[in-house]
Amino acid sequence: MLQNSPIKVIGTTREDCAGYAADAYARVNGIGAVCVTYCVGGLSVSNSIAGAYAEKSPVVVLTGSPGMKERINDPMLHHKVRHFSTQKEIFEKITAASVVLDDPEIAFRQIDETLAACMRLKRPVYIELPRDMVDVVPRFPNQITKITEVSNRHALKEALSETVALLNRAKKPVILADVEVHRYGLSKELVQLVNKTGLPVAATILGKSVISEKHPQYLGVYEGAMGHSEVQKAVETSDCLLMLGTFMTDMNLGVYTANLDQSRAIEATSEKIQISHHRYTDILLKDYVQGLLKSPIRKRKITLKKPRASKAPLKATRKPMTVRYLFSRVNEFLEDDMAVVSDVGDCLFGSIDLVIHRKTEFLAPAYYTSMGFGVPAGLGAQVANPKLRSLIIVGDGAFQMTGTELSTIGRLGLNPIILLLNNHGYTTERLILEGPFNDIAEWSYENMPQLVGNGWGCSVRTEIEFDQSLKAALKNKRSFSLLNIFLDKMDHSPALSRLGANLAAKLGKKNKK
Ligand SMILES: Cc1ncc(C[n+]2csc(CCOP(=O)(O)OP(=O)(O)O)c2C)c(N)n1
Ligand SMILES: [Mg+2]
Repeated sequence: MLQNSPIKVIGTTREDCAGYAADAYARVNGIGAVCVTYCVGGLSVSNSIAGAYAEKSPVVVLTGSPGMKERINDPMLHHKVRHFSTQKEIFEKITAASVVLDDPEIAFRQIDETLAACMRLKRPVYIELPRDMVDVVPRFPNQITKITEVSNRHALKEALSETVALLNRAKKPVILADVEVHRYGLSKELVQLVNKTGLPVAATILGKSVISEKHPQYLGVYEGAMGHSEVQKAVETSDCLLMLGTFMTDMNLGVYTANLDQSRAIEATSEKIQISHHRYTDILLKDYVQGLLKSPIRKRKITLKKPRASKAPLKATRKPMTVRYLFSRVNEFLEDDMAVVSDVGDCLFGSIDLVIHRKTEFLAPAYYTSMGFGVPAGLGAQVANPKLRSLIIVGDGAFQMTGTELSTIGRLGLNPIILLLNNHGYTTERLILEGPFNDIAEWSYENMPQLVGNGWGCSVRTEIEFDQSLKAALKNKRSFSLLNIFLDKMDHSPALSRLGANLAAKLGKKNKK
């Protein structure tokens, strides 16, 4: 049936990979779908869907299940775990809505409501179709249920006038934009607001690239002490911080190194508008942001100190590759049509300092931080928008989890560039607690093209080799390119150093007390 439908089906090597790819697809195109078999597939995709839930990515999980008639007397059918309802019960915890289509009379209505919840809450939903329900025709025709939400007019008016008064009175107002601006399709409005008010704007790591990082008023990524001190200072000393679509996760707050004063903040999300210590409910984020655009906010020119752009060394040397060199060079080579997709590990910390050219082209599991997102998400992003070329940055540990998806990338003839940070194990973990449990087997990653029958790969040990290989990869538009980049096992990004230094200083202070 799928084959006869207008839906393009992309088979992946593993269900969790399909989940990451659908998640990335949703982040780029607004909604994604994954179709899996009962339990063995469903439970395999559950971790990716949990990540999509945590990071608000609207993915529809479609699953088959045993027929209703086959369930009588609770027989032991293959794929069943405990009860026939076990899979649904698990997905209830990690989706915004879940339904089993076991009653044809209400099935279409249930589908409409479930999809509406997916779009409204920007979170995954679960639809289970027992196999004997596929061809059942309901007795009555379906009437499409359209669910529209509206803001409370009075609350909206009051929240807007309070916001305008605070912004106009403030001396150093700053905007902090996060992921919901993207999920609710408000990126254009954000740019208009920034242009209209002249206010400086920072983004979080989860919201990175919600506005083009080349915008003159863009400050950088705010991530407590993990970000640059200039951005931290601008955000934390602002006398009116307008937080749009923010998600107050420990990762966004630089692992609790952030110091935000709620009494000087306006926090507008899909769930509430909180101004200082009071909150408004029943206001749609879209209405609030669009309302701000029509409000008399005075325009001004506020120039705040920005972090200095990291300069790449002028000439590559024969010195061994370092993380610092890698990211500063990648920054120079970023092209307009690239989507930077980062996995978890030092690649995520290093990516903080990359300057993304266009909006919304940085994808990472920056809150749930599940390893294995990178390669399959790079696939999903490129399928979602064939004009994009994924630049996948991934650690060797994460690659060993889901790197098999290169097989699908190869089969579809896609051309992402994979920068594989081969630091011989779990370096992020080594910095916390070193031991043999952080070591992994050394794969010949550059031979992946031979294994999957497509692509181009090479090993990179020096700065010169990196420059040459990156140039060759950029030129190779016909297949994927994989760079196996050898790094010292303790080498790490400047962002991770910043975090370490700040945490150490904090702990030092505490110990003295
Ligand atoms: C699925 C999953 N398992 C375990 C972890 C815990 N964890 C966080 S970073 C990390 C090591 C990552 O290793 P690698 O991908 O090689 O990146 P590196 O830290 O070496 O840059 C681990 C095990 C995780 N985040 N996700
Ligand atoms: Mg590693």
